[in-house]
Amino acid sequence: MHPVSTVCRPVRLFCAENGIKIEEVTVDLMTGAQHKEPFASLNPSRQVPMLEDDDLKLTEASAILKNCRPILPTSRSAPRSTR
Ligand SMILES: N[C@@H](CCC(=O)N[C@@H](CS)C(=O)NCC(=O)O)C(=O)O
Repeated sequence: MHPVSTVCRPVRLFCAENGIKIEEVTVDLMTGAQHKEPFASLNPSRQVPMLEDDDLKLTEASAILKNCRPILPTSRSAPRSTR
């Protein structure tokens, strides 16, 4: 994750709002850390956010949010339907 990333922001807000404890690792986009090891091998798209949960690796913010949704079916920040 990176604090200035607008794509990371919904993930960070969702976790904060719902009390999901995550170990947040900052990948410093300003110094190009996304293109360096160890991150480059973890995520070949070399973008943040990325979720690593045991053998599960998700590299899209939308996929990360959807993965969290079943845990919190009543969450306000991740509606079940957009209708
Ligand atoms: N499709 C990705 C896009 C992620 C994305 O654009 N991340 C940007 C930061 S907001 C990034 O990591 N940029 C670094 C780079 O492209 O070098 C998602 O939705 O999660």
